[in-house]
Amino acid sequence: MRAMRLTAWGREPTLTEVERPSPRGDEVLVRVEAVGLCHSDLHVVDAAEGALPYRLPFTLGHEVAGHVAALGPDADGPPPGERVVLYGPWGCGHCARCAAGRDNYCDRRGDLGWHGVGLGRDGGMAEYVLVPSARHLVPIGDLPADQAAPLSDAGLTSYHAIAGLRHTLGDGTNAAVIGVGGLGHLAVQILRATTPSHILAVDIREEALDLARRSGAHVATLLQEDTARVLRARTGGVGVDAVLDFVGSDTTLDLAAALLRPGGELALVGSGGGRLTVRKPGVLPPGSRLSLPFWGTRPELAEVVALARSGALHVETEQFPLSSAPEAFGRLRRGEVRGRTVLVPD
Ligand code: FEH
Ligand code: ZN
Ligand code: ZN
Repeated sequence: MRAMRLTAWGREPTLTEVERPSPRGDEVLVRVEAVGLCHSDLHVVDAAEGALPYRLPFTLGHEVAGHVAALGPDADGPPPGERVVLYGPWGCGHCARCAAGRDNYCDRRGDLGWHGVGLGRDGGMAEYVLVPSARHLVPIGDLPADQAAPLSDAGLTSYHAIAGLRHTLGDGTNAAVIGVGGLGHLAVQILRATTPSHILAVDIREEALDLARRSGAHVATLLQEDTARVLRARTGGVGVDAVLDFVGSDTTLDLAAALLRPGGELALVGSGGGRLTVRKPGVLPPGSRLSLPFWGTRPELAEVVALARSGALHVETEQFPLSSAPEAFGRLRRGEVRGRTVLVPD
């Protein structure tokens, strides 16, 4: 089968022919119908040797939807043909966190040598992917694969970040979403579907602001010198109750601090490498709370899928055949994609 594999650090991944895996024990073989492309894939590809604990070579792709192709002899999972999305942050499978479906915060993460499917383990940028346990599979019913795959990372990461600050988002509150790309546009939709909050979206591209409005943002504005003043004015001067920063640059973190209301919450989701000095007194208002959410839990993925199946979520996607994966990587790297890039095995 063909697979988009990372074979050397500092070198672009390549489409290569590998043997189709066969499930053993508890494993489940899934036929891939769609796999999302994420900025984290670029971070992995660009990583210097030794920066990540992953062993090469492996197949990329950590946002995967498809259907069960075969079950290992001990697998207790959906029958062949069942359409599923993969819960991706595979942990050790034995600690209390993993037992609770919170593999994203596995206690043994530091010993594993991977972050999950397509992140140090063979992923879904291929015709088939081997899943270590059926517990990582969430049924999707008749959800189209290009809609389902992004739920497992872009959707789940946004949902988990919102879950951590939902307590601040009651009636009369404001939430700022900085960065309206693959994650941000779903965050806007999840906020609209699950909170009464007034949503203020910020991005540097007009087409992203259009996407924000289509996703349900009440306000969408370009990131400029006076953005903090403009948006604070939309809150009656008190500031926003929560900020979700999907960029994570110095600029966006400074904006987040300037927007926050006393007692507000900042979720730093984007891996832009920006810095924010936390001290008292400092740029963050009294009572601020900061979170650095990572991916999400398996129960939350089932909730995201249920939201999507209810019609509350629509993923803006740009599809490419798997054979054009190198072009898709280039488009993502140049910031030329709208919404989420999805590869479809051809
Ligand atoms: C994966 C691995 C490491 C950092 C961040 C990520 C995210 O893309 C997962 O949502
Ligand atoms: Zn990702
Ligand atoms: Zn674990």
